[in-house]
Amino acid sequence: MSFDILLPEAEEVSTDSNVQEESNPIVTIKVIGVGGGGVNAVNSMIDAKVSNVEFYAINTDKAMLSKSKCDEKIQIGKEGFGVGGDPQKGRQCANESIEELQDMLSGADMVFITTGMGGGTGTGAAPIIAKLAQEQGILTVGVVTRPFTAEGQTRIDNADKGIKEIKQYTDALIIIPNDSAYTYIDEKTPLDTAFGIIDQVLRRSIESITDTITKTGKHINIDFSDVKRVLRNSEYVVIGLSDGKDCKEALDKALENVFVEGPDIREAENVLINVSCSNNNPLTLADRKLLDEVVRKDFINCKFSKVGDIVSNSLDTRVKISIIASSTKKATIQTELFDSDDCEDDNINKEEIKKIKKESVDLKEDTIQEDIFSKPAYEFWKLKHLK
Ligand SMILES: Nc1nc2c(ncn2[C@@H]2O[C@H](COP(=O)(O)OP(=O)(O)OP(=O)(O)O)[C@@H](O)[C@H]2O)c(=O)[nH]1
Ligand SMILES: [Mg+2]
Repeated sequence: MSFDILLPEAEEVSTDSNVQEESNPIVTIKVIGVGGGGVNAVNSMIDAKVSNVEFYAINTDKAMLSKSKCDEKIQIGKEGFGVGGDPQKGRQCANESIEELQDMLSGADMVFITTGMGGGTGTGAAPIIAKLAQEQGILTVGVVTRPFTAEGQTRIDNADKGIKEIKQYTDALIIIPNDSAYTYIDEKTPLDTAFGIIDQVLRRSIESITDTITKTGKHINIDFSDVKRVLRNSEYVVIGLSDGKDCKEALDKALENVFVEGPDIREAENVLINVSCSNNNPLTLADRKLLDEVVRKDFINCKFSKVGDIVSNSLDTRVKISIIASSTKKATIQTELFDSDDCEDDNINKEEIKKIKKESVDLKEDTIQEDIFSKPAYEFWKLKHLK
């Protein structure tokens, strides 16, 4: 089953052998799926032929692990069954397999730890794996999901705790709320389909970063040190992905097409924009000017930015853009986003928007707020898509 989300899957077209796409696999990147959801997400990345990375599957559940498409599988804990939704048991199983996990991480420059938060194995074990990675000095990125609201409060609460825990041990944490799938589906959709959509969001979030590192730029190259600079010790990371018929359309859509939790992407201090296009539709000087202007004018807090471009002949005439944006500071909240007068969509409950707007202002004023993992973009989106 395939979905057209975020970006249409690029169609393969015949490529001119003189204009090869270049890749730079010098950096060792490991993508580690933890627990049932994490391992499924990695399976879908293997199916989609995500390149220049090594995949690892980790689970307490031996039967589930045997079905994984990953070459490298690690069963944590001795029993070989799942841990029945108990994060404490998941943690314990990871602790029983510390040496194997350390060996698995060894030699990586960067790791992505991906898991569905809310169950037992991923919620308990992923923070421990992140801690081990940081101890080895590896750039550590968590890519995790929050459960569907429909999965119930226990899973939501477990996920909250797991997210707080893993955040301590990651340089960057990307959080995808499963409810964001409601953009494409309704509640009558089979669960497999819903999770398939989330697997794609996970894959594309990771791929946007790995492609940026491993594919060599045509004119300006964004390399591992740039990505490290943006992700290292970040308070939050937001990723915008899109494609379009030209650079402007792709950029406009990427600025709005944010499926991860966090503030408005334009609030970020660090911005990497990667433009992919084919030699049939190359980047122009006007495109570069546009990109530079958007960074200068729209990203009002910007301290570091880089715009790179890579050749991707499979795109033919389309232009694809990924924006990786981060801040080392907790988010302030862009209340304009909630300006109900600007809101053209009648389905949005304007009273609710006003309420969130007020809460956002209260949050902004509350300087001692401990956990301001603010979700204005997501909350706004939720009103729009969840009835
Ligand atoms: N993206 C994605 N998420 C999933 C999938 N299956 C489950 N999830 C999510 O992941 C959360 C955790 O579920 P599991 O991954 O099954 O749990 P686990 O980490 O294996 O933990 P235990 O089974 O309790 O040992 C769920 O609450 C779902 O939100 C999947 O196939 N893909
Ligand atoms: Mg499981």
